[in-house]
Formats: sequence, structure tokens, C-alpha cells
Amino acid sequence: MFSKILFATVALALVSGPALADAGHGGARAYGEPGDARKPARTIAITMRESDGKMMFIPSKIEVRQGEQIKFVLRNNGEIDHEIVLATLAENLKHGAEMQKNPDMEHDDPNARRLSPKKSGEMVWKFTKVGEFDFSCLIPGHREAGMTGTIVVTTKTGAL
Ligand SMILES: [Cu+2]
Repeated sequence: MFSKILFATVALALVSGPALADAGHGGARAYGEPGDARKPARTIAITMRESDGKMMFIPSKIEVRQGEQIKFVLRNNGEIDHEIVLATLAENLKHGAEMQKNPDMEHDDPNARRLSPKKSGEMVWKFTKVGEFDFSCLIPGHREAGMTGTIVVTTKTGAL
């Protein structure tokens, strides 16, 4: 058990090392920072499911204003486990490749949640940087089956 956690931690550190290194303190990343559940947040519901060999997030495109804190209310309506990992596209592609090699890698990060079938969960994230970011299910094969989406963070006035 311990070795599994240690291994996952090391693997994650390898994957997210550069992002964390330039992020400074407080868990800040290129795509924002972990939210504070005690502070106001706009709620966005995301459903995970699979159908006809495809896997998906609904919705798969989300728009956010810079500085907004979002409470993602997550629901797995599928028949198998799914997860959501919020990151830059480059990070998620790299992390996804790691997951192909180590499918049992588990996430306990403020930017990721894994849900069993018919379960719900929450994730609070503050989007502090303008840009286009990725959210994907990195369980092997799922992103490839369509389980990915985009978050566009615009300036406070709505410009990119
Ligand atoms: Cu999935």
C-alpha cells in the first residue's frame, strides 16, 4: 500500500514537476490554483458517461472568467470508473502517456477526482490565468474514446 502511494507520488512528481517548479507556493499551476470551498464559487455541473463505445464529459466546453472560482459538481452516470484531471493540454497528454504504462496510478490532487459508477463528487478550482486548458479522463483508453474537454478562461471583460 505504502509503496503504491509512494510510486504514484513519484510518478506524479515526474509528470507535474516542471509545472510545480515554476508555480511557486500554494499549489498554483499554469491553469490556476486550488480553490477555497469556504469562498463563493460559481457551480458548473459536469456529467461523465459512456455510450456506443464513446466516452464523454457533458458539457465538454466550459467558459470561465479570469479570477472566477468554480465549484465543479461531478457525476459519473456511466457503468465504469471515470476521472477528471484538470491541467494544461501538454500536461494531460504527458500524464496520459504515464497512465498507459501505470494504469493503477491513483490521483489525490486538488485538480483531479475519480468517481465510481453512479457516484458524485466536487472539485473547487480558481482560474487565475487567461488561456485554454484541458480536462480529461486519463484512465487508459478513455481520453482516446472522447473523454476530454476544454476550459477557456477569458479576461474579466470577456476577451481572450
Ligand atoms: Cu473515463
